[in-house]
This record gives sequence, structure tokens and C-alpha cells, in this order.
Amino acid sequence: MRLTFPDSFLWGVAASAYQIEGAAREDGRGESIWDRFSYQPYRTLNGDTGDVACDHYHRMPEDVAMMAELGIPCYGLTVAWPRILPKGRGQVNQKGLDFYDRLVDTLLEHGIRPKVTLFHWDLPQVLQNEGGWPNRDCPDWFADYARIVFDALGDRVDLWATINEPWVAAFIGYGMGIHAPGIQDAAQAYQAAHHLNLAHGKVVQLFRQGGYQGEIGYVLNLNGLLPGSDRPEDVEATQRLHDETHRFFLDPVFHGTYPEALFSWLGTQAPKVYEGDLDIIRTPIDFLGINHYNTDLVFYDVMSTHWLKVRSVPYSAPGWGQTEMGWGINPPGIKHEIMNVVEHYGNPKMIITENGCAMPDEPDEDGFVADWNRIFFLKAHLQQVHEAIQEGANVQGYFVWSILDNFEWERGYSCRFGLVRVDYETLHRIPKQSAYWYRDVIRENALMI
Ligand code: IFM
Repeated sequence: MRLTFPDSFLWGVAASAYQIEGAAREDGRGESIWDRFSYQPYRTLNGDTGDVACDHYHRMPEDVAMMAELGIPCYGLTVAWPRILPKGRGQVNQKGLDFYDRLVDTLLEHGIRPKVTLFHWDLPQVLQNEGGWPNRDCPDWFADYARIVFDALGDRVDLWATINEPWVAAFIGYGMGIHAPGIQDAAQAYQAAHHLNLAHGKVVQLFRQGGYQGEIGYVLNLNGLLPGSDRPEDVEATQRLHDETHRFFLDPVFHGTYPEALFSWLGTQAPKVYEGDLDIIRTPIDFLGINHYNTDLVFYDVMSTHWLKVRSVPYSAPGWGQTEMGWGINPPGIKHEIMNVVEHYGNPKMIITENGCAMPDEPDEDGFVADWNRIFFLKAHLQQVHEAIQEGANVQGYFVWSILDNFEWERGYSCRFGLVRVDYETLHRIPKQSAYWYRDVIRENALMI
């Protein structure tokens, strides 16, 4: 059967600066919280860092040419704030801007549309020294940085995202301490989350007021959460976690409110929200980016050290297992998340800005990976996206995470998400079977099942 997507459907691939660029100390780039964090003992698997990563900073022309050969219409890249402003604010590093200037030009020369995200977790370390995202000045620092990037690239880029996965930046970075900056403090995490929302809203306002052309959106990680049982305490625990991961970001953007029940549960750990903040955050966006990977079952756990007293275990749909990350594979979860946005937030334009999986890829003697498991994963998720569109969901694009195997944060280089294999010894790239499969899906604008 052939499942055809709408004519203007936007197909793409994504990656982020710290995960692929390398060149961490070159051309005036400043230190990011991930440079600092990954150099601390036991923070990342094997002590891996993004110092070299995929060396995309130097291999950019070859990477773009490869994307063009694979028929990729749109590339979701992110800009590294510390490359542009090594001290977080103030003096602009022209060489840093030049890199993104060349990248955008090279993409356009190859007929690839750039989609640019302004923040994907690599906060300048100097700003963390001043408190980072929990500091109420951080949204203004972010807006100053955003203006510089809009001014530099806005004549050629017409698709922007403010922030990628603010939940992860706030709660894994400042709450659980598994990500940079490695802080374990629920109150700081919530304050950071509110400031990420505020930063997003300020930058959307700036974009509108500055008369920049194109569309701008917010990218949230909306993964599946199911109650572990129908016991009321498990159902309530699931709702609490949903309020934090989903409603804390969706409600203020679309309704100008925060979930009240969550705020009362948090008590003194709830963030300080000033008058006018919610008006800024609810500035209309052009699209909602949805990143989706997995589904968890959620239980109430009185012994949990988690501030919401929850415990999550991976859920896999019948017949599906887990990815290399230990994430449960549940393809209907992506449709469920899309339909939740349709139902509660007025069916805005949505783009699936990340979907993909880390699989235990095994190269043959030539380095080729026949990753049929990744193809099955992507196919099953795309089928669900197609179904959602058939049922009226306003989904207008889909991006695979990721074009390249890359630095998977605290897991270092152990988990491979790429459509293209990177040999970390030689940095040689070899497209996997899934890259050719995706090329055909794009070419046909359809999925064959
Ligand atoms: O690698 C990450 C990415 O940085 C953000 N979204 C999820 C991906 C897989 O974990």
C-alpha cells in the first residue's frame, strides 16, 4: 500500500551543534556548559566529549554534499551560542558567525532549505557562572544573541525554532543533574523551565517586531506517558508528570496559563512567575515542533527521590522491543501525542522536528550498516503520522534524528542515531540502508507499506 503525504509536506533531517561540530576551541568559540561538564569525572560515558564529535565544523561542505546526494530537502541545524558570543553577551565573534553563514550558503547552493534552531543546550559557561537559566536575566541574554543571529542569517533563513526541548535543558540539566550543568535542585529546574518559556516568548516577539521574514516555532519533546495501572495513585502520578513534561510548556504558549495542580504540588519549589510573563510566552507561534521517541509507564513511588514521586519504566507496543537507549518502542505513541495537541491546543501547524532511534548497528567489512530495524521504526512512526494527518491533524513536516551518528550527551558515542554511520576513528561517513530508504520516501512523498 502507498501512503501519500500532502504536496507541500516538508521532509528533513536534524542534528545539533555540540553533538556534531567538534572544533570546540577553534576560531574564538567560547566554552559551553557541555565543554565544562563533559570534562568532569564520571559525567559522560567513557569521559566522551564533543571536542571532535563528527568534525562537522571542518567537514561541513562534504556533509552538505552528502545530504544533497541523499535528496534531503531541509536540514535542521542549531547555532552554538558560544561560537557567536564567547562571553555569552557583548563582543560578537565574527568567525563563529562566518561558519553559519557558509553553512547556510552551502545548503542553499545545494538546494537544501535551512531550518535554524537558536538553542540546543550548549549555554555559554560564563552565563552559567552567573546562574544560567534560573537567572531571570537569561531570557534577555538569549534575546540579544537571537537578534545577532537573525540579523546575520535572516536574509536567507525562513524557518526558525527558538529552543529545542526546554524540558530536557531544565529538568535533566538543573533537576536531575544528568546533563550539564549537572545541578540537582527541583526549584532551580522549575525556575529554569519558566525562564526558557519566557526566553522563547521574548524571541518570538523580537522576531515579529524586527520584521524578520519566515516562520518561527518552539520545539518540545512530547514523549508518551501511560499510567502503570488504573490505581488512582498511578493515574495521578502520570498526570503530574504529564503536567510537567507537556502542560508546563504547551499551556502557557497556547493558553497563557500554567497547570495549577502542578504548582500546588510543588509548593515552595514552584517557579516565580511575574505579571506579564505569560503574555509574553503566549505570543503566537507559526508552528509547534514535536520531538517524539518513546513511551513510558508511570507509577507512583513513595520511595522515589524524584520531586514528583514518580517512577517510569519503558513501555513497548506488542511485538516491539527497546532501542539501544533502553527506550520502549510504541509507534502509536506519536499519533497519540499529535492528537493530544489537536484536541487541547487548537490544531496548530505541527512539524515532527525529531523522530528516530539508536540501534545496535553492525557494519559489514566495508562499513555498511543494513539497519532494517531503524527502517521498521521510522516506517511504523511515519505510518502513524500519516494516519493523524488523515484524521485532520495539521502536521506539515517530518525530520529524522539524526543525519549522522553523533555525541549522545551523557551516553557519549555509545548510541548511534544516524542515517549515516560515522567511523569515529577515521571520521569517515557511510550512509546506512535507512538513508537510502528515506531518500526514496522523500522522492515519492509517500511511504510504501
Ligand atoms: O540526541 C538527542 C537530541 O539532542 C535531542 N532530542 C533527543 C535526541 C536523542 O536522545
